[in-house]
Amino acid sequence: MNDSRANIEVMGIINTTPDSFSDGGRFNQLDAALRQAEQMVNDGVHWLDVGGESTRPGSSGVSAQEEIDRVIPLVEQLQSRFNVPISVDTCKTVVMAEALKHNVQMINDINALRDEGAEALLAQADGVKVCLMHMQGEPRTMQHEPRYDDVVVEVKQFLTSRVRACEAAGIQKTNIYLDPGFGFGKSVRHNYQLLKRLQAFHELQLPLLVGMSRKSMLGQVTDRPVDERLAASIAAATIAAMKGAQIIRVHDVKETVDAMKIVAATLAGEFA
Ligand code: 7PJ
Repeated sequence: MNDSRANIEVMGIINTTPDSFSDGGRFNQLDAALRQAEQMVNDGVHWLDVGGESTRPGSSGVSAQEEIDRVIPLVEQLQSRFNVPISVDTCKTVVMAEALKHNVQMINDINALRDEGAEALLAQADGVKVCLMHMQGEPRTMQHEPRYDDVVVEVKQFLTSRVRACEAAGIQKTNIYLDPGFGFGKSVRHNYQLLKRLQAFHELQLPLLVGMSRKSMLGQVTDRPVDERLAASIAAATIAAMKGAQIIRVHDVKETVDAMKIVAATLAGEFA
């Protein structure tokens, strides 16, 4: 296959939040996450995204210490076993600081580095990537009647202003990824407007990271429960990649990697 093909990367979501069906304790959680990661690595994942806080609509968050206790031991284990870059999904500056001490390759922040001290911290982290995501409101309340005049324009304005603030704080623009934040303070209609017009974000001249895997925007159209949204997730990933998204954040790595190979073969060099 020729080398000029579009380079689309798949980010696998590693779940560390205790699920309601088991009370297995820390070791079992860590062990389950490692087995999940191993499968993803075998399936060709490009990034592993590790988060210790549930940001699902309605959730109210955990303490920084709890997040650190969930995330950092897993980061250490992943680094000792696999040679895949690690992203840490967190909004908290203290959690970011711990992650950076462990040399992770990306901070993925659904709050776009708006926590006190986060921009300054990342400005000191040479070569570490940062994903700035748009969210209207906060997870606990964000799905209560989200409102926009034009969702694409407003999300773009927000991301533009966050990029400016991050650059002013000393973060290299070349380290920034942008994410419109599917499902974060958006109605179904808003989500599909963002997906349909995703190419509008190329105006900001930064790579895009997107996450739609298994989200309710897929369930609401297909009328499928969360464990039956694989086909819809692949369709959404394919559309985003065809519109030039660089990193696709997913649960189902094997299937998405295959789909992205087809997109890359089709696009061959278009966004290179
Ligand atoms: C996203 C995320 C997303 C980025 C979550 C879930 C909710 N990080 N973290 N983008 N979603 N950058 O996966 O359903 O869309 S948590």
